[in-house]
Amino acid sequence: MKPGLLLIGGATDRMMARFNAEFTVHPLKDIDDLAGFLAEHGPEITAVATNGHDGVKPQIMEGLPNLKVISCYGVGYDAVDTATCAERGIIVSHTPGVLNDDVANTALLLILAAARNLVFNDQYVRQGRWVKDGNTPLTRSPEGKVFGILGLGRIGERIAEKLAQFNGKVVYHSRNKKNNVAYEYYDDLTKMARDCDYLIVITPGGAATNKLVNREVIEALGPSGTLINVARGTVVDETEMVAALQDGRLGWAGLDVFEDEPKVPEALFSLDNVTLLPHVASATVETRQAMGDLVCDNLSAFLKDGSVLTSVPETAHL
Ligand code: NAP
Ligand code: 8YV
Repeated sequence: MKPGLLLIGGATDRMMARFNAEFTVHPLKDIDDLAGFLAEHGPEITAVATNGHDGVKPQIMEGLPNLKVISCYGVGYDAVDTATCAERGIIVSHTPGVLNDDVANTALLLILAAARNLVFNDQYVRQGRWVKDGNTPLTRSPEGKVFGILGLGRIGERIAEKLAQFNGKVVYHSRNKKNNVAYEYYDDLTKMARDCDYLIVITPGGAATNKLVNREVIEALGPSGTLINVARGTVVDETEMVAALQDGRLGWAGLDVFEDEPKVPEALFSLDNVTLLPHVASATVETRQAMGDLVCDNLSAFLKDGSVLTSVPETAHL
């Protein structure tokens, strides 16, 4: 008999084919009575496939007494309680590395969109205003500017490399200084924000980074600054950011992520100085295929010898 897999969230046909080959798959979306399902089938489930947004809710964790592995479709795993997993001996895997380029490209896309007022200009043409009202105001060049990266990890480093095309200066803040890079390090985020034209947020989410970009940091970035967030909505104090964008204490923002997705503060909809994306930084056919393959490879490896290819650090010892 094949082991049981609970599928939380979506999966591509390619992933489903591999899940079905090795597991008896129970998609959460098809389960009407979760408590009843967990009581009847919970003990049969040894694996969960989920994503960075849905994670695994406490009710589900508690209802799966024989859970051994959680394979996460995404590099961020803040929605999975890894402390409980480590205690229970459950290995958690994620998809590091394979999405670096597309997430970094999205950061550059948002930088350019903010600098050149892309959305405003596009709407201006579509609404027939070019003919009626003439040329639009000048925009700003990203060339030669100072780019501060908050979180110089796998993706942050890739963003830094790609930013070289703008012939500016890259600086960074994280908890630890890196010895293998030449970029200037700031141990103080507010100081870095003060010195930057662009602040690019690419840390993990979770308690340790909650509202790291607070009012003080936002005001240090200031009216000529641009905030780019491709990390998690929770890393930025959203209420403070919206207020600062409204009254001009913060110049511009390019946002892929929000505190309460898919809900986005409506106040942002009417602002010309923001560019909004629906959490799509890794959402290309190519990268999502690579992520999906790694989700399946991790589960296959686990079935083979009880290990995974890319464990999160918190369960790497298991
Ligand atoms: P990573 O390699 O682990 O890098 C994370 C970086 O953040 C490290 O440099 C780390 O350095 C820094 N950091 C962690 N906690 C910090 C704190 N409290 N204060 C300051 N810096 C901190 O992770 P990654 O692969 O680059 O991914 C980063 C995150 O991007 C993911 O966790 C996910 O949330 C997000 N992401 C979003 C999308 C999207 O679709 N928008 C796609 C992929 C990833 P120190 O440990 O030295 O502090
Ligand atoms: C995914 C992400 O969109 O990898 C991450 O951390 O945020 C994105 O790549 C997310 O995991 C949902 O699948």
